[in-house]
Amino acid sequence: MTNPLYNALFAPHQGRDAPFLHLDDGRSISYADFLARAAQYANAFAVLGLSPGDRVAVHVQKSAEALTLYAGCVQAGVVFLPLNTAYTPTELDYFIADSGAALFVCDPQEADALAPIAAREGCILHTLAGDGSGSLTDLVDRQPTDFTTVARAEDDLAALLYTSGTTGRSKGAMLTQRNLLSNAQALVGVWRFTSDDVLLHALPIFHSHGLFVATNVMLLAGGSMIFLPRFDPETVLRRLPEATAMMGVPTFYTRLLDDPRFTADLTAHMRVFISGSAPLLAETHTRFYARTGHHILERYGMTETSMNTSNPYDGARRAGTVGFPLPGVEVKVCDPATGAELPRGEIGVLEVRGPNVFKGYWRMPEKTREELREDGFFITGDLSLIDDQGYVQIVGRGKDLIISGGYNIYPKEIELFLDAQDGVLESAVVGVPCPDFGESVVAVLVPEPGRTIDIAAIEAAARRDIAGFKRPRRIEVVDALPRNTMGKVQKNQLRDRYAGIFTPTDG
Ligand code: MCA
Ligand code: AMP
Repeated sequence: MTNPLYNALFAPHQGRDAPFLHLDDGRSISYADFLARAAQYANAFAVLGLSPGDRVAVHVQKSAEALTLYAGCVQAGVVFLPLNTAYTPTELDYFIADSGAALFVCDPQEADALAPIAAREGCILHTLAGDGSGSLTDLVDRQPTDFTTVARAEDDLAALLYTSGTTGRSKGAMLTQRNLLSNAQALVGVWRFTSDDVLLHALPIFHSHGLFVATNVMLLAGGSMIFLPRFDPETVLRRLPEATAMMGVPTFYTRLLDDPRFTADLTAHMRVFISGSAPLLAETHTRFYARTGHHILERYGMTETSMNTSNPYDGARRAGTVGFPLPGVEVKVCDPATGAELPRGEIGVLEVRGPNVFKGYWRMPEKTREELREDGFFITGDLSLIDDQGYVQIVGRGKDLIISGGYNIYPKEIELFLDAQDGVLESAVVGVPCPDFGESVVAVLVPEPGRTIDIAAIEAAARRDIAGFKRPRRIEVVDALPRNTMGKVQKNQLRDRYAGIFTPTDG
């Protein structure tokens, strides 16, 4: 049956006894068992009445079952929609409504809070816990272990990944089978992954990095993964001797460097360390090389495009750059005002075209038109230059975006929340350098005339409504925000004012 993604990533492993996942408890799951379980999931989706193209929203802890659920979605031709485990019910409400999900799979602990939302949206609710128990797995257990793969075309949606937006409203990036497959193929090639590789996987699986860059690459290569529930330096140090490769956000690498047990001896056998999702400081690259003798391989991507560029496997991995376009991917640096391509060496907005570039934003044709040109180039919003040797450097952001520990936070979303709080006249949210997370969120509030702001009340409301990684780590109250003559808030001044407030002890 035609289903390019299933045929390339999963079908070749049918019946293979080789391990796919090495779990934290010492157990391994073979490819054969993984695929049999995926087929049970696909059968369960059919029993639930799901049709190809239906969205399956998933808000569950990282586990082998959760990854199998992804495989079952691909085989059943339904669209996988993973959601950050940190999202609160208030945030989830939007994703369920916007996506029109047919099935929502959540942790049993949150089922009561989410049931009214699912009922309102006419969406089936099932549960799956981190230990693999739940109403969904009860149903899955009763299904046969073979399933006739549903036909899908290259241009059909495989996944819907929400990415926050400058307006404060998240946008669903529609990723097709071709997008995901072409990127996995490019990455297996440039990073030389084979069935001998064992990837240390400590990333979350609700984002492109842990799900597609890591998992799809390993599936295509036929290697295995040490599949850890989260990044915990202790466990990573313990399991590293079994691995050949590791992928992570810069915070993973700075935290490992903070541990004296992370040495050249411990890493001597490793083939490659790959970094992305946020800028890797040149200083971290240098420190890592001095400690281990490995040059971290930095690459650059986005939810909308998967990976775009990578430093070379052979050849110089240059600190502070994200390397060259991947095979099949074109990049150009353009004038932000006119869109005209700029001469090499000049700074502008990076635009990207290729089979990796998404189909558009879910039910947002205007947003799609704003960011995806008719000729196929996607406007990344990242300020960059291409140097005289062709290396791409990301030098800043044309978009008001904070990246904290690899998670994106759009200030507008937090400002809208803060502005609605009692006693707040207005707010500005900025990202300030932080040794642990790269950047951390600072909120600057102006009180309504004659009012005092109750910071504890705001923090409590934030804990209820906003995912933890997005919450301001500092709240400052000022009389007025700095503005230019046009009345625009001067966020640069705020960033300068609060630079240095986060110290190495701020975790
Ligand atoms: C957790 N917390 C955070 C973050 N993570 N705060 C700010 N930024 C963060 N990234 C907060 C929690 O809300 C909690 O706060 C407290 O820290 C402890 O939570 P815990 O889960 O124990 O945190 P941690 O283990 O220290 O997590 C840090 C982490 C994690 C390991 C760096 O954030 C992580 O795994 N990041 C990876 C992100 C990622 O995969 N990004 C890929 C995006 P409180 O106590 O107040 O509740 S895909 C992408 O960007 C593109 C496609 C690309 O190029 O890859
Ligand atoms: P996301 O929306 O989570 O897909 O994040 C994509 C954004 O992360 C990009 O637009 C960049 O701003 C940033 N990003 C990803 N990788 C890198 C990198 N290696 N260096 C600098 N920024 C990066």
